[in-house]
Amino acid sequence: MARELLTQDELSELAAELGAWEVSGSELQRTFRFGNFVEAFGFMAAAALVAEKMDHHPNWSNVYSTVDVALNTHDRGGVTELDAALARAMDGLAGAAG
Ligand code: H2B
Repeated sequence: MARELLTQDELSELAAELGAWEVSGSELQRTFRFGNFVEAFGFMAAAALVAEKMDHHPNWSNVYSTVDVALNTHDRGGVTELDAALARAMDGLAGAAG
């Protein structure tokens, strides 16, 4: 089930797959770095549409060209397949940048 917490083994596999993300016990974390504020905000706008469609939303903050993202499933208090899916989607949107 997408909303079930991932096991330690599944988290380890995910960490190997998502090289740029740090997998902590209860969060997936990544810092995206762009060329400027417009690129960073464009990424956030695109990611927001994906998140809304998934009904799964990031915890994030933006300072100029940098976007700090922490993903977890609030309803479960940890990382689920929904977070993995959103992380993959964000990586796709960031492309070579980030
Ligand atoms: N986003 C995240 N990251 N975790 C959740 O548990 C969550 C969410 N729950 N977005 C959704 C909204 C829930 O509150 C609604 C009612 O479906």
